[in-house]
Amino acid sequence: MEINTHNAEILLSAANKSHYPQDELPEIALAGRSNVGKSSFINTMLNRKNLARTSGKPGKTQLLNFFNIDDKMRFVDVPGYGYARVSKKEREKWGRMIEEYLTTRENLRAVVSLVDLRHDPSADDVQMYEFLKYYEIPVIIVATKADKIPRGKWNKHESAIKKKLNFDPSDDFILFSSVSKAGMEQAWDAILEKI
Ligand SMILES: Nc1nc2c(ncn2[C@@H]2O[C@H](COP(=O)(O)OP(=O)(O)OP(=O)(O)O)[C@@H](O)[C@H]2O)c(=O)[nH]1
Ligand SMILES: [Mg+2]
Repeated sequence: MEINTHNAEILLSAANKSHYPQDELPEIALAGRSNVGKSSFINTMLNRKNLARTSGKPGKTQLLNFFNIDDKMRFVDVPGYGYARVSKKEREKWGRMIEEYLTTRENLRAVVSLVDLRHDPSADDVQMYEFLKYYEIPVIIVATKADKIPRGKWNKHESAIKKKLNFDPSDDFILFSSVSKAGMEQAWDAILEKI
């Protein structure tokens, strides 16, 4: 499929099903810990500076944000998990919103699950991966912030992440950086293969 990635815009933000776009366009959702770089990933992939709002403040993205890409597909920016400074109630609301989207959305083709290349995946990262595997949702693991690790150590970090996740080798694993744009082409290849 030919997609003009420059032709992208925020379409809408949704708290639940009744707000989702009603058509058949394929969707790729971004999941990951708060501050891992989901919004930056979207901006990098679309060659935009701040289409998906990023910030040093975790917990910035509160709703499901749908981005239209050339009227052919969408990115769905999902609020990050693992942000300590939210109440139990908010966490539950978050959980219901994500679960509803991930388990019922027919447009969903794959989840790009972001982890930080520098660190071992958190318990939440592992749980998200297990959740996606359980529901048989295709997953692309993107290990981001690769620019913060010297290339000579990428392999070692990749192995540690795979081990902790109990990574299924039939899934995609991509080393990525929103700063250097490393892995961008690979990420597009993996996404286009899924839609
Ligand atoms: N060095 C480096 N910094 C990055 C990279 N990706 C994101 N960041 C920085 O990490 C911080 C968080 O990035 P966001 O893209 O806002 O993270 P997010 O996952 O969308 O966060 P929430 O919306 O809070 O869930 C920002 O300061 C980014 O500039 C990367 O690949 N390399
Ligand atoms: Mg964000």
